[in-house]
Amino acid sequence: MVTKPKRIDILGVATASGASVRGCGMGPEALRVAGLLEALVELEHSIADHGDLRRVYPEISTNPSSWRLPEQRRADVLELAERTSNAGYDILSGGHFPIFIGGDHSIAMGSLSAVSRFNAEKGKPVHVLWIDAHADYNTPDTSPSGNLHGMPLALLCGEPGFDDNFKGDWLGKVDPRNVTIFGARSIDREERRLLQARGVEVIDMRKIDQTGVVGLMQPIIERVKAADGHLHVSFDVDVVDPTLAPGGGTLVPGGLTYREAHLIMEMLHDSGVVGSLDIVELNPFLDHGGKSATLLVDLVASLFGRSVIGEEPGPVEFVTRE
Ligand code: B3U
Ligand code: MN
Ligand code: MN
Repeated sequence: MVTKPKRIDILGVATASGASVRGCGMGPEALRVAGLLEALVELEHSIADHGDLRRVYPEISTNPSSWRLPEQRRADVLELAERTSNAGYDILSGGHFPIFIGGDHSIAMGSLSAVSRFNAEKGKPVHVLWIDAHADYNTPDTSPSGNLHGMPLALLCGEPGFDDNFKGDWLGKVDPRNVTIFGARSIDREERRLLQARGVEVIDMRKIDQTGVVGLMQPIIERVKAADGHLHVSFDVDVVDPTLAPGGGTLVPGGLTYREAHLIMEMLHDSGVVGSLDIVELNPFLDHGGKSATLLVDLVASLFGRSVIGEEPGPVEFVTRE
């Protein structure tokens, strides 16, 4: 299948405030150093890099058990979600494809807020493919850690338990029946109960072992096509096996192989239904010499059309840092 080159807008959200360990705030720059823009340009896409959203905080934590207090981290997450939502909405309104590069997975509050606002105006349903070792479907009541990167999907799906501090254009913006979690292998007990009650589709590693990526991805893609929907892909680096992608803060053994991860991206490319993308949780401080960053760039390239027998790349327009 030949798909037209796209105008792709990159938005970094440089934060680790949703995570338990620091470092993934450096993720956007590591992805650039690993050649994200160049890989997309080589595929004939034109690129605009909007740089990074970040929060400047003058106060230094004196809390020995946490790098920033939980309420400070929550304030960071919410402020960045609002800014991400507005910037993402502008990108989509310009007719461009946004790639949100994190940052921890809490940045999906802002990205999916933008995606759902934009598509609601068009009457287009939003489907979400959450490619992750975790389900990120905890609420403040069910979370064992209190870390917000374990909660964005629950918040977006309108789970109760988020108090007024969490108010914003993300609450309840995603229909849980349009969500598929792919690659899961670490789900908390109460979290699993919520997922089952809401009808969220969870494809765990066992299903992937037994059925294979192709048979599992096809119905997901078909469903989006049948609904004429917009598919948002939210890719957490920890879905890949830690031997291949060690640069994450909450690694779980038994993840996707190199070929499985690429095949998912290649199938998504061919489907033509993907309209927005998050790449999250890359922690360059924990990575081994850029191994995970490089893998992520290659996976993004597969999503945007890289193939061994592909056509020769042609001339490109290159737009940097607006
Ligand atoms: N479910 C656990 C662990 C976790 C979720 N997402 C990440 N880790 N990255 C939690 O803290 O909610
Ligand atoms: Mn995640
Ligand atoms: Mn994860």
